[in-house]
Amino acid sequence: MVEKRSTDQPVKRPSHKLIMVVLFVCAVFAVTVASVHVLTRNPPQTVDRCSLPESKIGQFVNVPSGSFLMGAHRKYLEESKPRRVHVQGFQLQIHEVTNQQFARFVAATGYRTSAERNGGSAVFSPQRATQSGSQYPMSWWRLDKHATWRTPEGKGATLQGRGRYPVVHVSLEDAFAYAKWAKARLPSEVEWEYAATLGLFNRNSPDSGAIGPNGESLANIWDGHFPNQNTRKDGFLRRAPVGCFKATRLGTYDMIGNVWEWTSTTYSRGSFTIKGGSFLCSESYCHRYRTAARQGYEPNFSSEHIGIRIVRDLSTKSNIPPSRE
Ligand SMILES: [Ca+2]
Repeated sequence: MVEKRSTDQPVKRPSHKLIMVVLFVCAVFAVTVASVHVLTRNPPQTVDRCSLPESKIGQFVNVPSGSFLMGAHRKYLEESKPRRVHVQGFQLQIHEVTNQQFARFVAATGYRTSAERNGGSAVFSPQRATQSGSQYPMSWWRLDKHATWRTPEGKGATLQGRGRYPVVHVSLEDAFAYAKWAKARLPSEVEWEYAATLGLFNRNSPDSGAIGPNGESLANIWDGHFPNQNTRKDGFLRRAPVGCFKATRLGTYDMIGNVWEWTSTTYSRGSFTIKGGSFLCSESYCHRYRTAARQGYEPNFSSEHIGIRIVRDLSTKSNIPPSRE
């Protein structure tokens, strides 16, 4: 006679410990996949505070003549000690040149950028450094032959939904070409630093362009330990649309952080100065979200953390309304 198993007989189940182990492994895998995805792509990020009205896009603000203390007590070797400098007034575009603005320039002229002509541009790739354990600065960059202003993260990337993001992968040559088309020019380093200093909420605090008195985020920088941890305290892992942060006292946006900005000033033989720091500047590594900070790059270099801001002379433009490209 075959013994029948009672339906009430308890079925042997996996132990509680085994279930916890499986759940833990799944969670680690999911977090790893999500992290790699976030770090390798740069999807459009919508933040409610990015409310710069369309009427402000392409506007300029008057920067009055005056003098200021340029430079800083050396944080880095490339920064000179403070000295008083007089600056003639000028007009400054209130935000970084956007993809939308640059697209109009390209549509009107057929211009091809250095990256498009020379075979790619530098893309931030933190997983390279994380995997290799390297702390060598260039280890988190890769030259991507598909990276251009149209495809910021390389093959498959698009500008869909990113018309208001700052244009990147633009060289100094590209920046000069855009400025000329826009009937403008690039700022000198002195002009840039003067305007950024006027905009600070506290000129006695070098970090006050990025961090408010209560620790609040005033710019898109790298929150956390660079390059393997980013808390996104400011809301953005990589670039942000222009105008997502509070306007400076001068009425400009993103002078500090988001992307570095080209100037027309020589940095050293064969290179030119960029200013403002970027979304990659952290307190732990690149403490360059300060008005006096400066770096130098060759005129044909481009990357995903350098963009453009343009200026106009007051003498010819001060009495007419700000124009839009
Ligand atoms: Ca950020």
